[in-house]
Amino acid sequence: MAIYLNQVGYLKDAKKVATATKAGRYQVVNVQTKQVVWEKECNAGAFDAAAGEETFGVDFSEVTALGDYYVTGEDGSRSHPFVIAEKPYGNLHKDLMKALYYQRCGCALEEEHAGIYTHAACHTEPAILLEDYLAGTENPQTFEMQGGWHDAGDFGRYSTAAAVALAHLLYAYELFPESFTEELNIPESGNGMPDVLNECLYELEWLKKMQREDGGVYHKLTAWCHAPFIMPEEDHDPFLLYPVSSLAVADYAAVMAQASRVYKKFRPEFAKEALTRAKKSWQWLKEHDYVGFHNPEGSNTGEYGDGDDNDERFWAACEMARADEENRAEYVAAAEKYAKMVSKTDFGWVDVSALGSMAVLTEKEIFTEALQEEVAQAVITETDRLLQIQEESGYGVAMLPEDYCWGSNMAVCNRGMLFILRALCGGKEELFQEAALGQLHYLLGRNATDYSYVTGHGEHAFKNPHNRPSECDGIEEPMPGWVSGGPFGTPADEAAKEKIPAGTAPMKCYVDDVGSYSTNEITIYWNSPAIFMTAYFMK
Ligand code: 9MR
Ligand code: ZN
Repeated sequence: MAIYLNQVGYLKDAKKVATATKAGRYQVVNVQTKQVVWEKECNAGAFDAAAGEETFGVDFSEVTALGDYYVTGEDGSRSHPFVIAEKPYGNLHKDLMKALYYQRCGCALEEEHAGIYTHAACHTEPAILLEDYLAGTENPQTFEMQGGWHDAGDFGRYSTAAAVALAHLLYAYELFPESFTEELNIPESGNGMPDVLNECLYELEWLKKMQREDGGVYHKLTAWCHAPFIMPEEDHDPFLLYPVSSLAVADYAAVMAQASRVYKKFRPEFAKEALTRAKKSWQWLKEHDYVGFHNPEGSNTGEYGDGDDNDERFWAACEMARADEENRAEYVAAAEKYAKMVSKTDFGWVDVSALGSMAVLTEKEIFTEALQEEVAQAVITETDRLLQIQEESGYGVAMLPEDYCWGSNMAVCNRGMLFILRALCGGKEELFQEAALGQLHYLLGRNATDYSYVTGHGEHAFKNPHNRPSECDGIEEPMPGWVSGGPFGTPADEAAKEKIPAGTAPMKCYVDDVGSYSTNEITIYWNSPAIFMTAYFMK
C-alpha cells in the first residue's frame, strides 16, 4: 500500500490531494511536533487505467498551516514528507534554471559557478558540412560553431529543440518577470540583465551561427553518431552541419523575432541583429515549401523529424507580426492562413503551434479579432478536454494511457503550460490554475512510480539520469534540477526492456537507470516547460 503526493510541497491555499492505493483512514502529521493535524476516512475508489490499479483520493486541502508534514495510513504506511508554504517552488525553479548552465558547450564549467560539477571546455573544434564529411573532401570549409547547450544526455545541438526551449523560457520571463529576479551564480550574474536572459543569450549566440547567408538554417550540429559515455571534453569526433530544414528555418525566425523584442531593453545591438536575422529566415520561408529532415543512413544522432511545418510557420508569422511593425499586415495574414491548418494547442518540438497561440493571446491588439477568437476557442476546447481527463485520473494528471510516449513528462508539462495559458486568457482562472498545479504534483511525485522526476527535489527523486557527464564525472549525486523524460508505455532501450516486465501499465513503465535513454534521459526542452510552470506559481 502506498501514498503518493507532491514530495516538494503545496501552496498554502491550493488543493492538496494524495493518491492512495487502499481505502481507509488517513492522517496528516506534522513532522516536527508529530501532531495529527487532519484525519479522514477515504473510501471512494476508482480504477486508474494508466496506472492499472485502484486508487483512492486523500484530499487534505483543509490543511493550510505552514509547515512540514507527511500523510499516514492506518496500516502504518507513510508518504514522503512535503512542505506547505507560501512559495514552495522557489528552490526548484532556481535549480531547473541552473541545470541549463550545466549544459553549456564550448566553455569550461569552473568551480566558482559549477561547484563540484566542473569540466574543461568541450567541442571547441570547428565544424564541417555533412556533405564534405561524406565525400571525404580534403580541405573542407570549416565553421566556427562553438557554444550553446548540449541538447540532452547527448552532445548534439539541434536548431528546433533549441528554439522551443528558448521560447518557453522567454515567454515565461515576459509573462512572469518577477519570478526571475534571483541570481543563478552563472558567469554573467550581476551584469544588470536577469540571469534567465543571460543563460538564454548563451544559447541564442550559438543559434545565430546556425543560419546561412541565404536565411536557411541548418537542422542540427552533431557528430555522425552519438559519443560513447565520456566527458564532453573528451569527445573529439568531428561535428557536422546537417542540411537546412524548413522546420529549423521557421523556428529560428520565430525565436529570433521574439528575442528581438525581449532583448531590446538590455542588449539593443543584439536585438537589432536578431530581427534582421529573423527577417532573412522569413524571406527564405516565402521562397521555399516544406523541407523535412531525415537522418542519412548510418547516422544515429537525434532526428527531430516532423512531416508538417505549418505549425512552425504559424508561430513564426505570429512572432514576426509582433517584432516587425513595418510589415505587420503581411505576417498577420500569414498567421490567419496557417492558423486554419494547425492545432494551436501544443508546445512541443513536433507541434509548436501553441507558441503562436501564446503570442496571439498575450498581445491581442495587433491581431484581428477573428484570429484571436479562433485561437482562444482552440485553447478552450483543448483545455476542457484535458480537464476532463485530469478529473477522471486517479493521479490528477491530464494524461491518457496512450499519452505515455517517449518523454511523456514533456506532455505533462506542456499541458500544464496550456492550462496556464487558459487561466491567463480564457476565464475560470482558479480552476485552470489548479489544473496546472495537478500536472506539477504528478511530476513531483503524485504518480504511480513514487518518483519525483526532478533530481534533487523530493525525498525519492530520481538519481540516475541518462546524461553523459552525470555518469562519467565520478560524482555520486546527479546535478540537481533535471527533469526526467519519464514513463514510456513501449520503452525502446535495453535497460528499460530488461527491467520493466511485459504488460506493465504505461504510467509505471519507467526505470531510474542511466542506460534507459527512452525513459530517463534529460533534455533542455523538458526543463523549460517545467520552468514556465514554476515561474507562474512563484509570481
Ligand atoms: O525527445 C525525442 C523523443 O520525442 C523521440 O521519440 C526520440 C526518438 O526519436 O528522440 C527524442 O529526442 C532525443 C534526441 O533525438 C537526441 N537528444 C536526446 C533527445 C531525448 O531523448
Ligand atoms: Zn560540448
